[in-house]
Amino acid sequence: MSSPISLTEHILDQQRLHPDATGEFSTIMTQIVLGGKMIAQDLRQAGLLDILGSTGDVNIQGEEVQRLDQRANDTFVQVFESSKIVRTVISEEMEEPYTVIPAERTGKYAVFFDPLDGSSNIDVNAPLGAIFSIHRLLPSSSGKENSLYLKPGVEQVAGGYILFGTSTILVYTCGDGVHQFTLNPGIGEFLLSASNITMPSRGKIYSVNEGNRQKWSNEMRNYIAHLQESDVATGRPYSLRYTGCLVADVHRVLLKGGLYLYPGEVMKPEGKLRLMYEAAPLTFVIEQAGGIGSTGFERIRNIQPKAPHQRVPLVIGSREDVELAETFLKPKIE
Ligand code: AFP
Repeated sequence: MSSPISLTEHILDQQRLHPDATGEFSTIMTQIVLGGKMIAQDLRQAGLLDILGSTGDVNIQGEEVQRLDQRANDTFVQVFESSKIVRTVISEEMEEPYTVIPAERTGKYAVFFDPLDGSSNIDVNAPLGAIFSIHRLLPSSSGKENSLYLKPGVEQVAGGYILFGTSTILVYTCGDGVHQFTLNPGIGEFLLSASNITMPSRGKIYSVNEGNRQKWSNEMRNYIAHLQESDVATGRPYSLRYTGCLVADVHRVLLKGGLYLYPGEVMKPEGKLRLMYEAAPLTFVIEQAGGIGSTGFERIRNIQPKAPHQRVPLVIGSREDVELAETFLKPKIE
């Protein structure tokens, strides 16, 4: 039996492949891992500690902030603060980017994160996630202006997520394959549980909040109706699975194939999900595994963001499934 590889070893092995690496990137990854372990520990005891329920505040997204959302956000900010390697952190939970390192000092990276994805699952012991994405800054940039770190997904240095489910797993890519690590709570280490994951080119499951059907375009309704039709030759009808936690649904898609959709609505064409905290990092992972991330009209990785909290429709999953969805959703040229 081969000896287990810890995430720390894996990160250092990756660093050795880049002789010019300074170790800053590896340190950031290690900080994300530490934050993930601390949040996993909180979640394991959530029902026993006084940390459930709402803070009474509403975040920049207009959503009620849960105490665990706040705690997860503070945890990530604190780990980045402690070693002062990341220059700027930009969180779904914070209105403004947070400058960790003052402008006159160095710091090559910005980190985007969604500290706790799937907040409506907190009180019911259902899966939760955290999503991160690392971007390189220009050496001379102050790290304050949006234009310095608002880059298209194709320029991400790393992207990944932590899934707090029946076990805690971390999945990430640096553009060199997708690797999965499972937290061994006994030794407090994430250990490699799958490397170079490739996803099925087509699946049998779709994931969408179908309660929103009345708000969708006809094209979207037609596509979902197509998945629900019976056709043995194409493996339909597809099964529906939806957890309310994007990370959990996308992780299933990564392993089993199929697709996740959060489309735009007629009255809200931009949809719900955030480009920088959710769509772009998850697309990086899925595309490295052979899938596609799309809005239904254009590929997520090519979108030039205009604001940190920008929303986009999201259709993400197996290549053939997303390509078919695009043929339904793309506006027809008359
Ligand atoms: P919250 O973290 O605010 O609960 O949002 C979760 C999420 O961004 C994503 O994880 C889910 O797939 C999606 O929103 C659920 O949204 P609906 O409740 O509208 O289906």
